[in-house]
Amino acid sequence: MQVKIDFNTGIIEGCRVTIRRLSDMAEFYSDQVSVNNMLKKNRDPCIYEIYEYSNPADEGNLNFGTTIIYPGKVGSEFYMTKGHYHQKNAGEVYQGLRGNGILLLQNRKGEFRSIEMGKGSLVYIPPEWAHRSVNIGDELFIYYFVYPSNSGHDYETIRRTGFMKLVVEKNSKPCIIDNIKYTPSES
Ligand code: M6P
Ligand code: ZN
Repeated sequence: MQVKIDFNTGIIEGCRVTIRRLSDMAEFYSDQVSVNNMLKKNRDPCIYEIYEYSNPADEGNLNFGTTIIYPGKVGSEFYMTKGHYHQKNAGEVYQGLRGNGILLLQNRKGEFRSIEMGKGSLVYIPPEWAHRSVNIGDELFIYYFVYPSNSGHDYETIRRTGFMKLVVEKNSKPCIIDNIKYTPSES
């Protein structure tokens, strides 16, 4: 099979689209006052969209697609994905297509890494590492992804523990700071 990606919009025709709005991921942001203010003012912005070709979760199959993160902030924290571990031990590859982002990686041993991503960046996410991507620019941040179809997504761990670091705007620049609310997983 063959499909076409529009590198400017990130859209892949004919595949499943998932839209995540602020209300779908309210508890993933650090500043709950800003979340509630935005939602109260009837602002439930689209934070990101996922265009994905999924295959049956059989050994050997791959899922692939694009993630499109809009520019913006909740309080001082940049728009980002929920972030997840894979339920099964599986890696993932990202390729930057447009805009600028930061990929946050952490594992259950308490190790943390961050990787800046732009157009043309090719990044490998090893198994056992939770991953979250953040748009640090003022345009769309778009990347291509591919991962094994039987990986599964564990969102619950990150919802409970948070990420070790936050990406916030400080003095008009993106800055990675400690997340004081981070609670290491008990495993
Ligand atoms: C990447 C991939 C997808 C994932 C998407 C959004 O593109 O890892 O599998 O769905 O990011 O991230 P999340 O699932 O954490 O919301
Ligand atoms: Zn993943």
